[in-house]
Amino acid sequence: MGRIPDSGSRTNPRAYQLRTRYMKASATRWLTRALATVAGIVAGGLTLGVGELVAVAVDPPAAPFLAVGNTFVDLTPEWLKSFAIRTFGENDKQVLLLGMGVVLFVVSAAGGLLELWRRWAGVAVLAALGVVAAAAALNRPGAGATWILPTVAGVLAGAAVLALLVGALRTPAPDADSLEPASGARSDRRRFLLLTAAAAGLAVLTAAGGRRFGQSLQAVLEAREEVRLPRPVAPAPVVPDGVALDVDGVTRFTTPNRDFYRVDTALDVPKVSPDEWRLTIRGMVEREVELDFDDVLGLDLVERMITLTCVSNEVGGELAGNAVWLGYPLARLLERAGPRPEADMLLSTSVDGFTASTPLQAIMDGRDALLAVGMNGEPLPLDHGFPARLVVPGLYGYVSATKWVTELELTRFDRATAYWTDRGWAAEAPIKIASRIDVPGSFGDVTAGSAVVAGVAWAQRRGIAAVEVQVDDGDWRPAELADEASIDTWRQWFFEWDAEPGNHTLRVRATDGDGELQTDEQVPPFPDGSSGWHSVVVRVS
Ligand SMILES: Nc1nc2c(c(=O)[nH]1)N[C@H]1C(S)=C(S)[C@@H](COP(=O)(O)O)O[C@H]1N2
Ligand SMILES: [Mo]
Repeated sequence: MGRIPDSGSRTNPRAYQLRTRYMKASATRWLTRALATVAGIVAGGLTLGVGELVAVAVDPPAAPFLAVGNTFVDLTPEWLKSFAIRTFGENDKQVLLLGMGVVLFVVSAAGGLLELWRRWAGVAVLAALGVVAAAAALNRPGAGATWILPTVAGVLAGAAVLALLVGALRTPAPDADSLEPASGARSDRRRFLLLTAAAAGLAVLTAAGGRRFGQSLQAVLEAREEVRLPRPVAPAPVVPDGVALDVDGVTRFTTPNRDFYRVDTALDVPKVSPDEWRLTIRGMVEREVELDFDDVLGLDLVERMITLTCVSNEVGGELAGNAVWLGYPLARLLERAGPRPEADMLLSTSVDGFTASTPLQAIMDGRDALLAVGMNGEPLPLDHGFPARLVVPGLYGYVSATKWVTELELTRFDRATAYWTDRGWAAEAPIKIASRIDVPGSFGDVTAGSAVVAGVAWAQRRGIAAVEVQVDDGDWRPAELADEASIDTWRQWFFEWDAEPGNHTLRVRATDGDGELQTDEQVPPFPDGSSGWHSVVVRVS
């Protein structure tokens, strides 16, 4: 007895216990900090991943990382830019992205530590990064308010995961008398590891998914920007000045691409790279023909104004549009393959699997059926079939206007059917005569006195010869017609009306170039297009 206790001696169990516990506690603290940095990095990664994925739906350049990078590029002073190009050459973009990645990595790790130090401190770091990224996204060319959504969604996901992971690290203090950490601490750590693995996996998945989809869209948009359409060999037939009326509210004669109706079965617009696009002509032909996009651009292209119409258009509806199409005559294209005489159908297939069955006779009878690559002076917009589609005057779109077209098969109606004909729609689908009142609008208010009634009418392949208007149950009276661009385009019309106070019904009907009067028989679009006269009720005061 009487020995001084030696703290380092195994002979004193109490001191040994204390020291071991101190070392364990300190090791635990460092481990916890290391894990917090991992949590921060995973949360940062998830923020980016979710941002990438949401950007696919909003607009690829709205992705937070890209938006910040592009803004950085735009803001880089000239001397730094030339320095970077001199030093890194073509790799300057990769270097920038790598540098941004390193900065983000370090800041995210620090965010994890801060969150451990004080709850919400790390979340605040993420939010601050988010503000920078959202500001960058909002300032990109073409940005709209929705461009902050990828960043907002990313930061919300990242912040939730950070709070959750670091929360799991905050273990209760070990039981004072136990040598082991509280058993709860171990299970918390296991929970942390599982959650971290799950969040990291999610980060990788969302980022990879976002990059994959986003890149293909971005790449195709860029490829489209680079397309140089050739000039048509024969300029488009001159469109008389008089085709467009100067009446407020009447449908514009040429439909701008962004306003052109879109109808297709594609949930996600097909992204077809012009480099990879091929068109095959096969089936009942003398020889198969394959063309790539440059082959098509090298052909003698023509420009034609054609009004496209959807069979689903209701009486008075808006599913019709008029554009200048640049393309190659389908008849000449098919002749390269030499259709065999038995063939009576052209079955066209889109990259997305959609098919249309077009009577071969309609393509070969001299009308301007086109393999189109241009719309109103631009390459086709992605929504309208980039890089190539069909346009056949006089037939509803579902039997003729295949977008993103990749295959033309010559076949027979007794052998093949197509997407909509399989679903009961008519195999023969010429466009019916239609006329529409654009002004005044339905249930519109009109000032008593001289008023203008105006609209459009179409009967592709026959043209419009007359339009008549009826007020209430009065006589049908002729409307004035604007000039005709061609029998394949719609025609504007107007009617001067001496409007008397009260409620009135205005009705319109057209006569086509063959002298056929538009029928008043009301039928719905199924199975071969709607018919009936369009009317509007207005109040005159
Ligand atoms: N690949 C593909 N092409 C398609 C369709 C489709 O669903 N998929 N719909 C057709 C129909 S029903 C119409 S009315 C026209 C519409 O062309 P737009 O969207 O350019 O106006 O495209 C036709 N081409
Ligand atoms: Mo359609």
